[in-house]
Amino acid sequence: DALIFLPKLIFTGKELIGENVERITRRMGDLRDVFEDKAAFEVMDPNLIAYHVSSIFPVKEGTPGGLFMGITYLMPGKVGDEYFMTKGHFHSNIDRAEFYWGVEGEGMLILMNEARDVWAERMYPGSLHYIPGGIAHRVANVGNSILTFAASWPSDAGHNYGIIAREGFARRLKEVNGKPELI
Ligand code: M6P
Ligand code: ZN
Repeated sequence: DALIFLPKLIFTGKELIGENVERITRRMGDLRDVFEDKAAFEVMDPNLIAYHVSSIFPVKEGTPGGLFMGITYLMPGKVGDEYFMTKGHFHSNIDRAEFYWGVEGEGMLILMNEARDVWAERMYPGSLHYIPGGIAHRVANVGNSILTFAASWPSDAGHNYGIIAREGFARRLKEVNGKPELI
């Protein structure tokens, strides 16, 4: 059933078939720490869906040497002048890398190293992004339609959301005169 949320991909091979597909939904209420404009946030419906992530886990979380893969569907929208975006994270094993690639829609991949330098890469259908170890990553939907992107990361990477939840990114991506700008 969960496989229907991974369109355009056909899973073959015994490792990819079974109970190892998971779909999570993040709603506005789950993104309290993410947006700067608290007044704009408070008037939004906490049940509004911000994004879904469908992931496939051919091995158990934490297994060294394996790979996971996921597709994120990020809705268009803004909270104040900030675009809808993912929570963002460092990896628990901080040196683990990840690939992101754009499937449909328009986005910005926001990156931050441990020294808190922030930069961004434009995401579009077919764009490929290598996220080295030690770099926090978050995606914003800067278009008017769903942004779909895929990701692949090591099965022993893990997610560390704590630092980003507490301290955020050192710069914010905002819409300024109709265009995304890191501020
Ligand atoms: C990508 C991967 C996943 C991640 C998802 C959403 O698909 O990096 O591991 O869970 O994006 O990002 P976040 O967990 O930061 O909300
Ligand atoms: Zn990651």
